[in-house]
Amino acid sequence: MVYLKAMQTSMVYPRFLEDEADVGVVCPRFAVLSAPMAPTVSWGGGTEAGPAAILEASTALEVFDDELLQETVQAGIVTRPPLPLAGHDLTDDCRLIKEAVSRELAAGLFPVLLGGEHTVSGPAVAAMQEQYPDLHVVQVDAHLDLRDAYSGTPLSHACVMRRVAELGVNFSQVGIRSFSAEEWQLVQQHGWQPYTMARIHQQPDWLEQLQGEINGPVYLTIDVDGLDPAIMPATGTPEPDGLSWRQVTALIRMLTAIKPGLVGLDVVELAPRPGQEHAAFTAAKLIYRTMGYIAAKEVAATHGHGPKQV
Ligand SMILES: [Mn+2]
Repeated sequence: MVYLKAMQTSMVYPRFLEDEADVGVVCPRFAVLSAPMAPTVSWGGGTEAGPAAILEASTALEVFDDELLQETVQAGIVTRPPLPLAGHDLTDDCRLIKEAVSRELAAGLFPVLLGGEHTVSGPAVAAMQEQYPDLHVVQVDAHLDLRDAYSGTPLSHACVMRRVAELGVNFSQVGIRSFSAEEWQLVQQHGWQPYTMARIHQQPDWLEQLQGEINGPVYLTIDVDGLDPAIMPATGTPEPDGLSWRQVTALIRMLTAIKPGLVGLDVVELAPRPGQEHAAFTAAKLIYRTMGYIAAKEVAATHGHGPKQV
């Protein structure tokens, strides 16, 4: 119950990798932001504790990456204090999130935003789009999140990709296996072709197809329910099937390897539960691995050899 301890004693909020991150703090490359927002959760609840749980779990990570054979932490990781979200005014909270992401981009840092529910990705994408007009959003999720409104609000987690679509941002959806008739109708009207789990199972070249439809810098939003609930049970709506660890890391490896590649990341909808601590650890490792791919690419660009492929 490390996450509960974190919430109860959070006079000092946990930091990603805690003291081990001090090595890169002089010139950080990555900024970890916490947006513990959860006012519109439809079932299960608890995502407001997600950021603290991921940060707590990160302290158990091995700083030497077993795939990349490097200490990614040397690239520099700084953890910001949690955003002071009001909780009762979603519009205000979204503005805070957008400003926080914009601030990191202006400082040249790669933002890693921890939710909270998926609503937090809307303002993050808006901030990214201001910096990168040709932004492409890749969404890992069990759900399309294309509802116009849900539970009476257009800012529900179930509507986040509808809001992204309204920003005029190109996007691709991966891991999909739960949606409404209306959402599917919208997909067909627009000719969108989500990477449903059925499609991923049937088309071994799905990653190459996805790569082919990306032309700009990529913002990756990971709703943890996009992963197989066997490795990620701690979420409000754990849908059977879903991306394996190898599939999601292959996806991120590809998104990093292409040019210009990844420019921002969020990980949302982790709802810590007693007995499911491995879920927070998996999320922390996925974030650290993503940082690792980026750091390896940047080191390779300096030294003239490519990132290690496994
Ligand atoms: Mn979802």
